[in-house]
Amino acid sequence: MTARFILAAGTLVSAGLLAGCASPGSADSTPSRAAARPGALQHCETLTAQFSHPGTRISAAAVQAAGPVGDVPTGAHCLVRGAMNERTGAGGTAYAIGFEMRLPQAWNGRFWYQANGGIDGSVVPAAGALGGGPVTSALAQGFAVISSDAGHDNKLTRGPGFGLDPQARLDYGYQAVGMLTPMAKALIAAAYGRGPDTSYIGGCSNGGRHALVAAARYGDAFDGVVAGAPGYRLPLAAVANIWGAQQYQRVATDPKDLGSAFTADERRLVADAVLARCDALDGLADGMVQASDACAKAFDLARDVPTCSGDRDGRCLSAAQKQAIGGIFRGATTRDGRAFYAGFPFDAGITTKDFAQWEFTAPLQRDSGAVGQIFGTPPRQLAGFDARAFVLDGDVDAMLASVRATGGAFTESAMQFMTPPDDARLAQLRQRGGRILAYHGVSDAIFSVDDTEAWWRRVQRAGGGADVARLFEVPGMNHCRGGPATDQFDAVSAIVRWVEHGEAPDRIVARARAANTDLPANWARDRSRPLCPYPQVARYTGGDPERAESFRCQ
Ligand SMILES: [Ca+2]
Repeated sequence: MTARFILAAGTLVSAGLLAGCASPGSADSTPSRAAARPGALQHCETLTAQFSHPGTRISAAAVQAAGPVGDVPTGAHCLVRGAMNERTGAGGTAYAIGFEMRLPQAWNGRFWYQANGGIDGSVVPAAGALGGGPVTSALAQGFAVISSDAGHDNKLTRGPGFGLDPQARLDYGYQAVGMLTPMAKALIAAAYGRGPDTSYIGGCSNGGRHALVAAARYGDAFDGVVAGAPGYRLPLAAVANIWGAQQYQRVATDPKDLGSAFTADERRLVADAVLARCDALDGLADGMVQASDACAKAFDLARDVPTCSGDRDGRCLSAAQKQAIGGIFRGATTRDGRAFYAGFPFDAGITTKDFAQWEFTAPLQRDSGAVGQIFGTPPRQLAGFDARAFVLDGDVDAMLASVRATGGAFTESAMQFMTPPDDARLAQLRQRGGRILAYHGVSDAIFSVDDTEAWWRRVQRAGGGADVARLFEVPGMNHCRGGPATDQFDAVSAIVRWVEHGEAPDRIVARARAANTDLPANWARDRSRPLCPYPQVARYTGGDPERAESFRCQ
């Protein structure tokens, strides 16, 4: 113990000096935990019979040979499958919190809770990959990783139909994480002979929401939190996206295609106008707007994009389009003009299929069920539910009221079960010395980077500042990945270095992916850029324009 203490103290001094030069307002970078110690797997197949935990059934446990998991080469590990709290719920549907855990034979002493996206509902492989295209995964690095369906099986519930079951809503919101985390730590202790030295939770989108909810509700259980594109006000974001669909509908030339309101050519036109105003603000015209806050002041849709004098031809926007699109980017409002979610920045990534999918397709195919069945109280029955009419003709103010309502067996509103309570206070996490690394694509069309900035500012005001939470914005990146962006980075290693070695992330090097079809033709396929802790931005300082070394966070 003595030797490790001295080592930790030495790390503290050197990291503190470095932080003094480079990080914004960070007081010091004390490691909150000693580095995790490796261990070896002791039990696998026998866990089926020998592991006992309240409400838990292990259905299978078997060694998996080394090979790719989630496209990342991974060592041999024990794959454990099981379920918690099996029950019969609303409508006679079978419910359980289904999970899998992957326990490496060569364990690094750490636990990773993989928080998943969308509406959950299936047990995706427990790999713990983060960043747009995984360069690595927590599992490949030796973490014991859990993944779950968060309390319902989409095949049995017809997707959002689980919203008709009050307990399934709560499990999806936060209780699955609360039930699974102590079980997973106990299973690790049974498999390795001791529990994890350090524990982490991470995910993107709804997974980023799970991560911020865990930071607020279960801060005593985690040392590090990685929140990608955190949809931490997901019910409001879903209603806002429906509101946006109604604005697009007013200027759509084809009533069956919301995308006709803002065509690919027109989105290219606007992106080019944004780049003309904002690209060089960071010192280099390279197709990336690093100075996004400055861009919000510099770009004016009404002024900088031509207004059509005749028919729309892809080289102008009509006055009605400017009003509708400008309103959507300023942010959704109630009938009497009150903002209820964040606005969205104009950025270079609005040209992509991902942007179009979230703006024009998701309101009808995703947000309809999210608000209709999962978030609204009372929920709409699936039988006879007309998603198109609900979205395009629905009363947005009534939807807002429904996500804040309780009733009957639905004792918590969606805003209660989905959002992190008192999200900036983080009392238990702060007491434990936990850290939060958030990242968000500036061209994310469904969860706004501006909303994540607002959360980050609240955390700073609540005290502790950059020693508690850092936000890394990814210019051009769409929802969790893609877009004209360097969307591939290793957030797993960054959070471990911060928690266990006191190396607060002052920059994270991100790379483009050759497989990303959104990359402009004139970019190096392996372009790299530093991601900078907000509000710093990556400014060009000279040298190879394709390399991260030519940029400084300031
Ligand atoms: Ca630039």
